[in-house]
Amino acid sequence: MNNFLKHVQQLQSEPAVKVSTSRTECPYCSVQCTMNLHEEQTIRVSRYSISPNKADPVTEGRLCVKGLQAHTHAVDDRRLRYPMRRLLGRLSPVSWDDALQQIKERFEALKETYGPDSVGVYGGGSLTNEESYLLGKFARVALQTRYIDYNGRFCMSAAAGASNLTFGVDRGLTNPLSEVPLAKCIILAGTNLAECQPTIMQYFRKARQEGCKIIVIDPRETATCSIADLHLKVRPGYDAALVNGMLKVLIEEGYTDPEFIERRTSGYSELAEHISKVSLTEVAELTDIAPELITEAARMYGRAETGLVFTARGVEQHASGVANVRNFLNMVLVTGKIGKPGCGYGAVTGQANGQGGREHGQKADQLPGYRMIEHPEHRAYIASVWGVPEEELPRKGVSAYEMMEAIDRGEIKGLLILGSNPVVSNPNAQLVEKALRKLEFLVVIDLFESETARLAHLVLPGSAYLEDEGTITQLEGRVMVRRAVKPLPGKARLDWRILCDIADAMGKGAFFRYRNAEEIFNELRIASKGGKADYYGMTYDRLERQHGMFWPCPEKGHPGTPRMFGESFGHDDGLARFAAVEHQQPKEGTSGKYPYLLTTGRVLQHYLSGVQTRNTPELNSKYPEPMMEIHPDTAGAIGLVNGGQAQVTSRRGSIRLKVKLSSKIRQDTVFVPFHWGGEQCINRLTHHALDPVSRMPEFKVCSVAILPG
Ligand SMILES: Nc1nc2c(c(=O)[nH]1)N[C@H]1C(S)=C(S)[C@@H](COP(=O)(O)OP(=O)(O)OC[C@H]3O[C@@H](n4cnc5c(=O)[nH]c(N)nc54)[C@H](O)[C@@H]3O)O[C@H]1N2
Ligand SMILES: Nc1nc2c(c(=O)[nH]1)N[C@H]1C(S)=C(S)[C@@H](COP(=O)(O)OP(=O)(O)OC[C@H]3O[C@@H](n4cnc5c(=O)[nH]c(N)nc54)[C@H](O)[C@@H]3O)O[C@H]1N2
Ligand code: SF4
Ligand SMILES: [Mo]
Repeated sequence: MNNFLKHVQQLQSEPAVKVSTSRTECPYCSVQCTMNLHEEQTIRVSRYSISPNKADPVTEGRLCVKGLQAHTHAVDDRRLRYPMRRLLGRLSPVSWDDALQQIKERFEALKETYGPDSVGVYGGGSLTNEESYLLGKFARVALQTRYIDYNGRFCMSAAAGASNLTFGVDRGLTNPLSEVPLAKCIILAGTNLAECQPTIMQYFRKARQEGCKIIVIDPRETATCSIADLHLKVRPGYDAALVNGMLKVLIEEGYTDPEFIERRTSGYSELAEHISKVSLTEVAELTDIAPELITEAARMYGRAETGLVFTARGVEQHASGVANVRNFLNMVLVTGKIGKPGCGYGAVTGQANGQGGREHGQKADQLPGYRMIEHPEHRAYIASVWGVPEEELPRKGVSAYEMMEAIDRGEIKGLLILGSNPVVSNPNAQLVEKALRKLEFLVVIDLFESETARLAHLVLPGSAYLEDEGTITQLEGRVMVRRAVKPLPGKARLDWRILCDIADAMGKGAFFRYRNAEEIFNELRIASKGGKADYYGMTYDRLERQHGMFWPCPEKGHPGTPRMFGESFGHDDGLARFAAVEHQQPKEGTSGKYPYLLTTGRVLQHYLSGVQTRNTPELNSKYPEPMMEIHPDTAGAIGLVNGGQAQVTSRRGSIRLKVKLSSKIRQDTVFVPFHWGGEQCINRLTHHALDPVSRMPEFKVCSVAILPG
């Protein structure tokens, strides 16, 4: 060991013979901080490091711990380097020709025996716009299956559903971040910016310095509460009830904007009628927040001249996620706080390309540019762009978790997964693992042998962000070009190239001839033209010259649209629509047997299913295993101690977790991060109840029993 360490030290101290620096973007969250990657080559090894890009107009050079280590997993020796096929239970290397031939044979055999819908596709929000677009086209044109969906179903679907229903279009932030300091009141509901989008905290701090009041709504006192003037420690699952209480105060105390309501909205009288029946005392009981605090929060927002409301997964990942968000949008609309500087709404997008990834056709019911697959004119337009008869385009499929159920029922028999780790990230993960094991042919394209790749019949080595060129649409709706700065390792291929190669093997290559990502983008521009997410006026050249552009951008000379809804909303009549929201109970209440509420989410050091960050020693060492946050009084009553073990059980599964005492969490609630698989996977316990509109699962609340373990 000593010799080994000496050897490493020697390599590290060898003088560099060549030093190069290139500009890249973080592969993790939706802020898309840009950074410099430095490579020092010595005679024997390459050393990498990252430094901030001070010229980044959005982040001004700020990077979080994940960004500072973003290159580590991408240059790791454990990256997949060649295709691997499962033979006698073990994965062994094969050539690309063999791998592609195998896919052709197996998928074609399934399609022939069981029909084209027996093969499905599952994508992700870290793919570029070009790859998201291509994956949708690949499913519909190369495989001709209706079954395609992606992990954004678990992420942005509830906010998207609400924005579509209320505003008629879904763009995460209606205003650019530069307008945050113009707001005089900001509501942060179910969003933990300090750990999940740390580099934009500065905008909120600046707002506060300018006199803005900040309200945080979260069952935990998170790091984000450091900027809060008021923290509402809501009971998980009761946001819609809370907002009904706030709406009551806003309406009854006259904080509404009647002129805006009259001119720009419809459905107000139904909302007012509904709110007149709401009892603040009842709301206080449901939410466990005192009526005085509810009133104070409503007045803070109502009185402020300008205001922004942000929601994230805390509000959205519920079986009532769409209704929850719609109620927050009701607040925005009754006060007329939208479409002006410092006035608007933001669904804080999660993944690097969580925004673009939901616009161009990875979703079960969607075609590029936010077109709908069941809409006759939309079908006809996209069929013409793709050069296929409209009748040959499949119809809509089902959502991500419902695909897992269809696999379990034996309806889907083959699956291709690109950029997701569903056995860790789906709710009710044990069913998902059981289902995936039933597949006759599972192909996974990944960077590592993820928990899901371990179940695959064929694993293909895809591309990491440093190798892959393409555009990403970050949380503001700003489309940015990311250039490739490193060659692929071993025999790995670009993700989009792999899709084209499979299409080619299956005899559909004529529809997938691209020399580079820019050519795919140019097709996407045409496919999105006239759609709600219109990229037609953007080119790589324009995007690079001005640190990205905001969609919609319908014409070549169009400047893009940093702020939405100044004049009209996205519905045909131009009006925004109110919705009377009845509070719904979480699907699983507490009971004698399961007396505590479990909520799940993130910690600073890890990212999603953890495959990248668990493979980054500098991050993993800081947070090596999942911990259950629990209030000391609750822990005391159960007999748990800090650092000890607990057995946590829901109606679906049971796992052992390390205990972390925290007086910052509600006494009836425990919090567990979801970045681990196998025996440490909290999704073995979470509830698969789905929202009726968005099909978002209820990740944020289920009931559990806890015992010393
Ligand atoms: N470090 C890190 N950053 C990330 C990610 C990551 O994995 N790690 N993932 C990225 C992605 S894809 C996403 S989607 C975003 C997610 O970003 P966030 O949505 O901010 O993150 P979460 O931790 O899932 O949930 C936010 C908060 O919701 C609270 N919460 C739980 N239940 C409720 C409830 O019923 N009501 C309310 N009001 N709050 C509730 C939790 O206590 C938590 O603090 O982060 C992105 N950034
Ligand atoms: N309990 C609970 N569960 C949740 C959530 C929660 O809050 N609570 N949040 C949900 C949310 S918001 C999300 S977004 C999902 C995400 O969950 P997943 O979809 O599982 O997301 P990732 O961990 O990003 O999975 C990405 C996989 O693709 C690989 N990968 C990353 N980048 C690339 C690439 O460019 N190319 C290729 N080929 N592979 C790549 C990684 O190595 C990894 O194996 O989890 C959801 N699940
Ligand atoms: S804030 Fe997000 S994009 Fe920026 S460095 Fe951190 S993880 Fe990366
Ligand atoms: Mo997400």
